[in-house]
Amino acid sequence: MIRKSPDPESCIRPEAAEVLSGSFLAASRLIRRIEAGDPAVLADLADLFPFTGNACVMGITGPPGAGKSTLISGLIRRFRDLGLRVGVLAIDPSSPVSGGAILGDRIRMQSHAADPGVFIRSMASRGGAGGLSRVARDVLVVLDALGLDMILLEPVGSGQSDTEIASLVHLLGVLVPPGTGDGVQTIKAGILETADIFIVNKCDLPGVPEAVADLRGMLHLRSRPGWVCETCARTGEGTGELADYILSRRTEIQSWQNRAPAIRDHFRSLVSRLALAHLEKQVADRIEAFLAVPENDRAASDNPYRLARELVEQLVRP
Ligand SMILES: Nc1nc2c(ncn2[C@@H]2O[C@H](COP(=O)(O)OP(=O)(O)O)[C@@H](O)[C@H]2O)c(=O)[nH]1
Ligand SMILES: [Mg+2]
Repeated sequence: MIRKSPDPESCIRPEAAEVLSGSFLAASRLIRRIEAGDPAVLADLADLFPFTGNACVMGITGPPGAGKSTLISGLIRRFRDLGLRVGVLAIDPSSPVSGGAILGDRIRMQSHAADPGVFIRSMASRGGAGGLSRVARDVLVVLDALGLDMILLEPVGSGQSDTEIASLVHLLGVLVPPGTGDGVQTIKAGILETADIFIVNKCDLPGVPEAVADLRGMLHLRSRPGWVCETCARTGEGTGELADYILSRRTEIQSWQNRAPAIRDHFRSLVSRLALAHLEKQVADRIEAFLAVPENDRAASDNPYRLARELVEQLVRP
């Protein structure tokens, strides 16, 4: 895909222009503003969006200790050898206090830290349902606009938000530990349904043929096709084949037909998020105006249930 360049005549905000020129520093600044919930950042994202659509976003999920970070490190190496620019987003949906897990990932990806073609970022969702997707979606726009070709998402938390991760990526890979029958059982049913690539990692350990057979059997039962592979992330065995398969899916993923439904979803969530923020403010203002009348204030203290309903009826009346 040919990457569009900003029209010199257009008035793109300076920070967005810096991101488009490939500045990791500007991208980090913008991401910090996204995480802090700065509403002004939406204008920058609007400037950036027309320049997105180049990156292929892949989620790499699986139980803790399955080898996700080690595998990602190997994939980065392969993609870099091919001249691609890579982003890694380690996201922790479960806990804002995830220093430990994220620190471990950082250590495993350390060798890439100084590479100007690799952008590594970790983030924790700050409470609230949908908080993770909101922040992650916006951050992905920044990474894509930065000109990264491959973006790898690693959930590091409890794995409860696997379905949330699935909605953010083009391709979903799941690491399955080898072991007679147990491996597949440790993977949640939802992921078995949605994943595109099943990676039996630690293929240096026993139980690999059994895990592969289990997965193939499971794939027979579902309607969508899936690809099964074996890797040893520790030595790099099989990582090259996996990287090549991912790249072979890239062109298909980037075609407009595939992008349109995701953009519509993004639009829906943006509109409801902006509308809700707006309504919340309006409602808060009306409540204060209502309570400013001493008589209402007294009545609300007498029976908050009755008065709350009355006020809501007034608010929703057309
Ligand atoms: N034997 C073996 N160990 C591996 C392999 N891949 C990763 N590991 C080890 O498994 C442990 C957990 O790896 P890590 O990448 O942090 O897993 P994550 O929690 O899924 O990110 C580390 O000690 C790795 O060295 C592999 O293919 N074979
Ligand atoms: Mg990890």
